This record gives sequence, C-alpha cells and structure tokens, in this order.
Amino acid sequence: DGTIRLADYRPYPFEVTQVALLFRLAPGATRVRARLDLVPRQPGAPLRLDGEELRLISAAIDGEALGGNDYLLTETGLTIHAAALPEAPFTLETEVEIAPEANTALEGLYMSKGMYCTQCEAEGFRKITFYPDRPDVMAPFQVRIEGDLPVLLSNGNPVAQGPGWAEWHDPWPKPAYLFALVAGDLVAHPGSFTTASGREVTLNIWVRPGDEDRCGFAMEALKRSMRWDETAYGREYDLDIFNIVAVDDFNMGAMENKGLNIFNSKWVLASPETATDSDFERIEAIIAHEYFHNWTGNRITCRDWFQLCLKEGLTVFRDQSFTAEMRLGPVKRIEDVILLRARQFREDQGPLAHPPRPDHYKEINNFYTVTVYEKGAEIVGMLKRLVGDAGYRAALDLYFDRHDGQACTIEDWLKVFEDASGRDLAQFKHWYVEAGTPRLRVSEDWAEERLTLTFEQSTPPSPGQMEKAPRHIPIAVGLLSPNGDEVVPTTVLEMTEARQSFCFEGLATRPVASILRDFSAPVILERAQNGAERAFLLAHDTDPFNRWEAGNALARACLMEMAEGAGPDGAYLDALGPVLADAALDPAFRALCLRLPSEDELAQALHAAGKIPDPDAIHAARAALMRAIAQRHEAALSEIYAAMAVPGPYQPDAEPAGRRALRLAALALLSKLDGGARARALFAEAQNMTESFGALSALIALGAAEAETAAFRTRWQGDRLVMDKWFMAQLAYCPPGLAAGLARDLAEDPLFDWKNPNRFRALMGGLSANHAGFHDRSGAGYQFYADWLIRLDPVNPQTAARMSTAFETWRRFDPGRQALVRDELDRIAATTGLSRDLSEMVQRLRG
Ligand code: HT7
Ligand code: ZN
Repeated sequence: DGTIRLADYRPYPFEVTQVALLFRLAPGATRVRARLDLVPRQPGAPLRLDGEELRLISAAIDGEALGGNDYLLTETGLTIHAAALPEAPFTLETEVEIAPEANTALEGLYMSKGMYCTQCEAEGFRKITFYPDRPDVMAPFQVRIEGDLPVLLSNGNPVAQGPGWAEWHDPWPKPAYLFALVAGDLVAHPGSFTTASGREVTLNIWVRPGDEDRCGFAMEALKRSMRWDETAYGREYDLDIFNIVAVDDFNMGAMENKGLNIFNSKWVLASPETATDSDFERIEAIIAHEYFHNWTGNRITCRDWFQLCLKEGLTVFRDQSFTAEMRLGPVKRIEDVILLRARQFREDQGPLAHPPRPDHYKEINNFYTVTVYEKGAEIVGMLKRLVGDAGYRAALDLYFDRHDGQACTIEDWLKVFEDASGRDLAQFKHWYVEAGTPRLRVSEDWAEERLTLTFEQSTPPSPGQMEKAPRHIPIAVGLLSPNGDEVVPTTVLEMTEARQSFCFEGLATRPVASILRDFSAPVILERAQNGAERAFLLAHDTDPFNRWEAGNALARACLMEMAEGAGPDGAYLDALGPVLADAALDPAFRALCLRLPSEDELAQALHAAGKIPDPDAIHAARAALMRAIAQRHEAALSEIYAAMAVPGPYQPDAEPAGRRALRLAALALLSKLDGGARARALFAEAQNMTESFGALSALIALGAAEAETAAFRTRWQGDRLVMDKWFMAQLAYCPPGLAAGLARDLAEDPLFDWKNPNRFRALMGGLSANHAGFHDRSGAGYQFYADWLIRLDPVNPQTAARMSTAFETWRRFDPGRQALVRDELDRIAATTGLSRDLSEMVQRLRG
C-alpha cells in the first residue's frame, strides 16, 4: 500500500564517488546532464535510480549508449539491469528535460517570479535528474549552469564564471537533498566573516532588486550565528563563501542547502516599518537554525528519513539555546514551552500522533512535524540535563569526531552519549520511539521534618502503540520556605519506574515544592494544588519558568471554570497585582504573565479533563476574563501603557521589544474598557510595524477596525509580506461569528494569490487560528477550509497536506461538530486524483 518501513532499510549497493551536473536553463525545457562515478558494492545488484516527471533524452555507461533492453523506465525511476553494468567502477551519463515553469508544487527545480530555484529536501532531487535520492548516498558535486541570467549560484565554492555561465564545486560529500541551484536577476547584500582560525568567508544575501535595504538584520544575525557555533560548539564554517537567497514562493521557512541556504523571503527581509518584534526574533532564529545545520545535518546527516529528528531536533535545540543567549533566556524558554504545549501536545493527543522517530510513513513530507522538531529538541534538552553541561559538550565533541562525513541514526547519537558519559540510555530511548505525552502525577507527604514526593507516570495509547513502558524522566525540583527563601536549590530527580518516591530530609518547616523547573521534561504534570499555593509560587518561585507556570495554571483553572458558567476567580485577579506592580520584573516576563492560555489550549485542557469543549463558551470566557482583568487593574495597566512607551528610533533588541510586548498586552486588555480609543490613537501615530499591527489586532478583536483595516491595505497593498499580515489578522482576531463569511470575502480579494504558499497560509491559517470561528457550529468554517484544500492539492500537495492538520482536534468536540468534520474529511478523501500527501493525511485524520 505504499508504506515505507524503517525495518526495510538496506544500504545502497553502489558508492557514488563524484557527481557532475550541467544545467541548460530554459523555463519550459531545461536540460540536465548528469555524470555519476559509481563503484559497485554488491556484485549482481541492478542500479536503481529515482526519477519523477523527467523526460529521458539519453543514458550511457562508460560512453556507450544504453539499449532499450538494458534498463526499465517507470514513473518513479530508472533501473539499469545488472547484466548491463560493469563489475568495476564505471561512469553513468544521463540527459533529461524538465519544465521548471510548470512546477507549481515548489519541489525540485521551479520558478518564482522569474527566478529559478530548487527545493530538494526531502525527495525533490529526483525531479531534477535520475539519482539515488536518499540521504545515505553522499558525494562531492560539481555543477555548471548555463542560462541568460546575471546571477547563477550553486553549492560550494565558485570555480569560474563568464557571461551566461558559472561553475561551482562543493568538496564536502553531501546527499542530494542538500543540492541547490538559484538563477535570476538578483542583488546581493554583501558581508564577510573571519573564522576563529583566521579564514575569510564571503557572505551574501541575495534578493530581488528593491529588497536589498531589508537584509541588514539577517546579515548581522548570520554573523552572530557563525560566531556562536564556534564558541558554544567549536564548529567553524568550512567553505570560502556562504550564500543566502530569499524567494517569495516557498513551502516552508528555509532550507539548509550546503553553502547556499534558500529562505522564504518572510524569514529574511525585515525593516522596522514592515516587520514586527516577533518577526525579527524569528528571523534571527531561522538564520541561526539553517546555519547550524551546516554541522548538524550537513557534515553529519541522516541515514534515512526516519532519522529526521537526529538533525532537526538537535538543530532546533541549538537554535533555541542560541536565542536564549542572544535574548532573555527564561522568556525564550517560556515561549518555547507555550509553543510545545499548544502544538506538539495537541499533535500527541490526536490522530496524527507519532514518535519523534517514526517507523513507517507513506509521504515523508508529512513528517516535518512539531513532534520531530520541537519534541526532538526537548529530548536533546533532557539528555543535556542528565549528563550535565560538560558531559553534553564531551558527547557533542565525540559526535563530531566520530561521525563527521557520515549518515547516522538515533542509535549512533545515543551511543555517543553513552560512551562519553558512561551512562546506560536504553530506557531513555523510549522518548524517541514512542508517541504520546506522559502524564506525571505527583503527591506530597510531610512527616518528621521530611518531605516525600511520590510520582506516578503513564503514557496514553497512540495510533499503533497501545502499551507504553515507563520513561526515564528528569524532574528538576526546588523547595521554598514559607517566606520564599530557597531551602533546597534545583535538584534533578531521575524517575525510571512507573511509581517512585523521593525524600528531602532535615527540613525545619514544611516547604513549598517547585516541581518540573524550567520544564525539565515534556510531560503533563498533574498536581492537586490550591490557588493559594499557586499564588505563592507566582510571587516567590526563584525558577522563572515555574513562576510563570504558577500564574498560567491559575489562569487556566479560572478559564476552565468560566467556560462552564462560573465567574472570574478573584484570587487569580488578586495574584496578578504584585506581578504588574513589580518593576524589577522584566517587561517581557510580565507580558507573558498577562497572556492568557489560547482557546485551543483551553479546549485541549477541557478535553483532557474528560469534558466536551464548547468553542463559543471558551471564547466568551476568555473575553470575559480579559475584561475582568482590565477592570480590576485598570490603573496599573494604564500606568504600564504610559511607562512602557519606547522613545527614539526603533531597535529590534530584546529590551525594547519586551517593553513593547508589555505595552501591547496592556493595550489589548484596556481596549475592552475604552472601546479601542487608545488602540486607534496608537495606530494613527505608530512608527513601526510592531505597534501598528498590535493596535490593528486589538481593534479587529473589538470588531471595530473597518477604517484602520482599509487604511492599512491602502498603505501596504504593494508589500507582499505586510499584506500577508493583513489577511491573517482580520481572520485570526475577528469576532468568531464573522470569520467564515469574512474568509469567503477575502478569498475574492484580487490580492489573494492562492498559489503563493505564504498568502494561502495567511488566509487559511488566520481562519483556523480563530478557534470559535473555525469550529462554528454551522460547519461553514470547515466547509470553506476543505474546499480550498481540495483546490490547492493538485497545485501544491505539500502545502495542502500540511494545512490539513487544522482538522486534527475534531474528536474533542460534540457529535454535531464531529459529524461535520467527518463529512468534510470524507469529501476530501473521495476527491479523484488526490495527492499521496493529502490522502495520507486525511486517512490518518479520519483515524
Ligand atoms: N530542513 C528543511 C526542511 C524542509 C523543507 C524546507 C523547505 C521546503 C520543503 C521542505 N521540506 C523539508 C528546513 C529546516 O528544518 O531547516
Ligand atoms: Zn532544520
């Protein structure tokens, strides 16, 4: 049935020692000649090469053209029979024709606004030429590009160039998924970097003419990343040149092709007028992420795609650590956990749950998930916590020494930690191979100056995995005395049993335990804790994560009760007071304390508590709590709004960004009282996108943004990235009853260029982010969304499949909503010619 299984992995029977490619570019008929030097490793094996949508022009071995009986050509590849192959090393030459201009799937060689570019991960290279398109086949590449365009780029170092041609050589053996080619009318934002050992590296960010003044931030972020990888991991850059190219049509965020990173222009281009603080932070993180892949992904890659989290989890962990050092560490940690719980816990609890290292798939593009990336990063963080900072560095040094130039597995990775630390990680491996978020229940016992913490763990069943063994869980704990002093500093308890107790002796008075500090493991902590204890931790915990978590737990509990008809919890409203008044607390941290759990998270929490979430009631509860906070703290919030104004020219740094975040959080609350007066004034005077967009979003949420929405469009209609924000915000923040109708209207807007993935994601992502709007009981949101997935699928299956995850929570809801979603999933599944991507997703979603 097309399922690919980890258990079926076999090494490739040939070694590819050299690849030479020649591209003759033409939009409708590009010719690609490939010369592969091959060494047979298994006598008698046929040569099987992947290839899709290629028109074969010729094929020859050692200069002799192949006859029709020598090979088999199918829709998925070319197999040269063993009888036609020499036993000694040989050269295969092929020529194919492809049509980049007809490639709307944005995989392989395609065109974006007149520019040629490639996307080969995971399996796009097979749409360029016949090749063993699998990550464990690594080879040095030389590339010649011929085309009447001013800029012709590929991987590695430039060799030579002239008018209409260029040659590149990449000396580092790489898998085909890291191949890249870019050709177009581009301009460079140049830079340079001197490595720790004194080598000069040329840096360029290539963009379309007119965008060159928006590259400065990305360039500085790149230099910071290069320096950080040297100091934190001892890793230097290894080519003479590092190129980044920004393209408008791109299926994901960016791609780490060797020496030639290709970026969605959204994650490169930034100016104060067009990008928000969070855009700037994200750009820095993505630039770093792709750069860090040079070692974790490129120099050491994955043996097969089941091992994807080997490079992605580790590289996310590295980019998170980088951002934590560049900005405010605790704030970054809280933001990462918010994302993990909102998206990965949601995935783990639904029909798409899978282990960080899956063992089967139909379409690998469907496995670039939050579980592989974000949970993969949490697992690396747990390993680091278990072996300590020095142990982690020793393990990583060993990893780079032992595996440089290799295609590796999770087993190789864990072995490095075992060898460097002397620890047995057999039980720890469950984190990689099992799906599901463990529940960790804790109870306390106090007697004779001893506090006993008893933990019980269990992991619910997930698709294909009913029984789960106990995990090895690092639980960071600290104890606070009743006056807030820390009596036991952070200690890591290692839980390995289903039920396990830990004692703290010699305590004069009963302490308050701060458990799972810094969110030391990706689990759901179940703890019977009253409001007073949470308020105490919100006021006193010395661990910033758990301090925030205490307030978050109070807010969540309050909202869950409100969604079932209760009024706002006075204790929660009181507890916020000291946080708002504490000027010693970082503004960014205070902003996070004012951020209420999202409607989707509340639905998740209610479902986990055995209830059926009502999206309308959740929305109403959240709006009512915002109003109650504003009423109770109006004076403090007004003071914050005035005090947090940032004078002078805009800087994207963490400190002013934190002040703006707190100010905008106060604005969103105050808008519930002032009818939007402050937001309207801010919108009129804002000099940067952070404030302009923050004010606009607050007005949209009030349903009172008609004039501002129109003004925003008039001003920014020529700017594609800003217009994406315009589409997204109107749908994500509007009153839910308006969302589906507005989505239909916006899809009629002439600026809704639905074949552009950013624009499609802006509109559809905006709608699905409006929880009560998307889940409107009429089913209008579901129907509109499904219509568009069906329409996009033949054009861009990857993006259609990815966007289908909006339906992953359908089993949480009432029978009426469930029936509506099921009908839409059935309708999608019944569509003729559905892609492998979307049909796998719909099949899994239906469960
Ligand atoms: N390794 C890359 C993942 C990727 C991708 C990027 C763009 C288009 C399609 C893609 N498929 C997979 C990006 C990263 O994780 O860094
Ligand atoms: Zn990555």
